[in-house]
Amino acid sequence: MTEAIATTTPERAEELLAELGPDTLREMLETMWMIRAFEEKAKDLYALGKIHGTMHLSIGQEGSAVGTSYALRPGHDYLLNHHRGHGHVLAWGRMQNLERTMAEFMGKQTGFCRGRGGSMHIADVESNNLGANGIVGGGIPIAVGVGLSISLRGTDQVGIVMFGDGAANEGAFHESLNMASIWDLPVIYYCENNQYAMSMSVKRAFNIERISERACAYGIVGVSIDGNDALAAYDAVKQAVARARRGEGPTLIESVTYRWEGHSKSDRQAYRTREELKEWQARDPIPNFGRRLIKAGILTQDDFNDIHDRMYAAVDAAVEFAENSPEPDVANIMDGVYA
Ligand SMILES: Cc1ncc(C[n+]2csc(CCOP(=O)(O)OP(=O)(O)O)c2C)c(N)n1
Ligand SMILES: [Mg+2]
Repeated sequence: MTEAIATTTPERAEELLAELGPDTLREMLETMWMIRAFEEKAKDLYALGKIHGTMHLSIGQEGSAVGTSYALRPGHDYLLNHHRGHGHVLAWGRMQNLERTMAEFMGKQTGFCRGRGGSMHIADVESNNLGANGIVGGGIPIAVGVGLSISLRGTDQVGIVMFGDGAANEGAFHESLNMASIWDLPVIYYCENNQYAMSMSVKRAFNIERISERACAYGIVGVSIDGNDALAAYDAVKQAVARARRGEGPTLIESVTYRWEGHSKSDRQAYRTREELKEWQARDPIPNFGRRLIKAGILTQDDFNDIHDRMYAAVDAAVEFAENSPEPDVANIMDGVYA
């Protein structure tokens, strides 16, 4: 069984653009540029030794981060993130999250986790961002617990969990989807298929065409979407939210996309060709979205360029904020450590 990859049809795009309205659409574009500018800057700061540890960049995957977060209610719904989750943290709080995310990257006291989490472990429980996980697929079973909690409390919230194609081949994925399905839990399983798990291509790791096909094994809805189309991501999550609220349980969404950078900061990328990278770069989600807005008369090319410039400037200001922020005090090193 092969499921098609859904892109937004012109008719559906028209409906969605009308539903979202010009202000929100402009903000979505801003958020995408903010994420891109942030990650490019983070890469430079890492090279300068101003960010420590390792880092998993999601450049090329911004369509997912923005499309999903605008279909949810950050602060009301729940986010479980994964190691390649900078975009999700930023999109969850939009501009308000920029300074604290940069400060966290640079290990400063003003960061989301007071500099203790770094790039891979940003949580913000006040906004229901329950954090990322260094254990691949670690968020998937936690999302079952989130769904169960929502279900027992009887609220209209939903939980979304982000994970990669590699995580979809772990045992925890199968156990969790089965349990979420039998209990009809309001959880969205959002698989960012960026074509590789470290150096392992999805072509070698799966004997099926589309990861969403696995949904039928658990009796739930599965869809595959063009992850470089922010509107398609928005649409798929919106429909999954509606299903969850109707008590119809979880949805598995496969977002087909590509990471432009290496797996982490130590990847020579011998497993892929320059041509393959170029092909995907031609499908850049940001100009994709911009072209839609320009065509619909919502934006001019000058507006598009202006948003770009403003977001790069905002990221520079966030770096300045982080650089001027205090280092965590050694006297508080044991704060938040429990045994
Ligand atoms: C349980 C576990 N196994 C292995 C690793 C090492 N590891 C870190 S990231 C990664 C690849 C994950 O690939 P994918 O799920 O496709 O996410 P992506 O990095 O492509 O976004 C691996 C194997 C880990 N952190 N945790
Ligand atoms: Mg992957």
